[in-house]
Amino acid sequence: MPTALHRLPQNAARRRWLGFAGTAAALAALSRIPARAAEPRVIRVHAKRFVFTPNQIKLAPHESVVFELVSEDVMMGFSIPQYGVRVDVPPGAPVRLAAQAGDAGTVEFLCDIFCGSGHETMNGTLIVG
Ligand SMILES: [Cu+2]
Repeated sequence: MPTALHRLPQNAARRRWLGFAGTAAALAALSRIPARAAEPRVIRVHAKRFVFTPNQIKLAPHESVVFELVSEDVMMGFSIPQYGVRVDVPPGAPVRLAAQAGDAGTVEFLCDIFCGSGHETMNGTLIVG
């Protein structure tokens, strides 16, 4: 019996410590969730015949983002065929397009409104990983 009495405070202390560690881990996890679940990252992309800037954009897998697109000269389109989203980008006012990244890999985006000779090569890459 003395051994059982001896063990009791130790177990209680360990349980308390485990409880603290568990709470700390839960708080650490919670503090990460709001940062990811909060406002999606806004990525500004400039379109100018016949280049998107930037034309390589890194995204985390399954990250929700908002592209803010600005055409500096003529009507453009911004399309991510693999994600099934697109938007017209008239010159002047910025337009926004929400998108969600998929699994890791590379995904093409492109201009899908004819904007002159050179339009065919107006594209870029999302690097998801
Ligand atoms: Cu174009």
